[in-house]
Amino acid sequence: MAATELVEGVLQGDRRSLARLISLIENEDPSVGYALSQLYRHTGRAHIVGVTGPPGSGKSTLVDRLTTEYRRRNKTVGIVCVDPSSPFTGGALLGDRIRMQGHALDKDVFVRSMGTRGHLGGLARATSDTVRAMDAFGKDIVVVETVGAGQSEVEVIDLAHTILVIDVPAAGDDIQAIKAGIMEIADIFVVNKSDLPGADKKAAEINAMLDTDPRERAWRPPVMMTNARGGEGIAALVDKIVEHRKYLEDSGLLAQKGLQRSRDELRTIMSYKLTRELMEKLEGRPEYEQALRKIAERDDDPYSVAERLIAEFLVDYGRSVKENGERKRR
Ligand SMILES: Nc1nc2c(ncn2[C@@H]2O[C@H](COP(=O)(O)OP(=O)(O)OP(=O)(O)O)[C@@H](O)[C@H]2O)c(=O)[nH]1
Ligand SMILES: [Mg+2]
Repeated sequence: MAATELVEGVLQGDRRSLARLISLIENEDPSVGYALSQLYRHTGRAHIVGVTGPPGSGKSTLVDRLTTEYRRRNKTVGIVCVDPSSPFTGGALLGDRIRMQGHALDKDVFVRSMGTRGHLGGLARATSDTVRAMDAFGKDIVVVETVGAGQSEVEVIDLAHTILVIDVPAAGDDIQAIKAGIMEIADIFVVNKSDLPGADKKAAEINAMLDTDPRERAWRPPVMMTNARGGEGIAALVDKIVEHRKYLEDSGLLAQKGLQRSRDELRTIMSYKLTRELMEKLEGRPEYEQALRKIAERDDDPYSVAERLIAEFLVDYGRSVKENGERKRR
């Protein structure tokens, strides 16, 4: 089934349509682009919450608890678990599935796991499209969980309005420390496993680090303590997430971020489309192969050739877009 046929279902809150659309997104099905353009106007309502931190810090357990608390507050929840190191996708991350089982029968919770299919840029794209699909579907909150080990995860979580960075007490734990680049993106710090010794010390360390931050800022990331396994500190954390959202709205930052995101996204889409369509048109064509040979033989130079090919392409492209538009209107 093509993605376009799923749009109505997604907008009407049909879970199967949403699940199928996400599979098509993961498979980079060509029909996805048009479906997403149809859904776009119905997005922008969800509060997107990113959860990142070292492996085993309790992210999934925490997300599960957050979900319970949001449901108690009558909010619907979408969850995307992203694991850049896993080749599995489509809900195949067994651990996450088991941990989220408490919500398996709740039709107002939708869980999806995603792993890498090839390049990481593709994962960031697929995650962002999946979040968007859940937003259009009508989820109030969309949580994106990803292991926080490097730059790649920052890219994946970039779309969140509110980012939680999870840390754990160091004592007796072989969990790796969170990296500097990850600390900087935190809107809220969470010291999870507060039932273990050293939690207060860890919170004090994070606060001390925040004290040395020279940036003037209206929102100083608070440091919250949770025991996700025992379900402690969860309501206070949700209160903070709500408070951060309100801060973003009141300060105008939400609108500002939205504009920046539109700018980045449009640029990405345009350069992707232009490059792909240009190359599709050129590759394998005799004139193109001949131009390549001429460049190699120093009979022509790549600068002039690029300029010529782009100019020709743009004229053709303009014509075909216009014709397509006319066809659609008929
Ligand atoms: N003592 C204690 N253990 C916890 C707490 N939260 C989670 N755990 C345990 O920590 C382990 C890892 O929890 P997960 O929720 O899978 O951690 P994660 O960060 O999602 O792990 P990955 O997705 O593999 O990176 C599990 O055995 C949990 O039961 C907590 O607050 N206290
Ligand atoms: Mg997990």
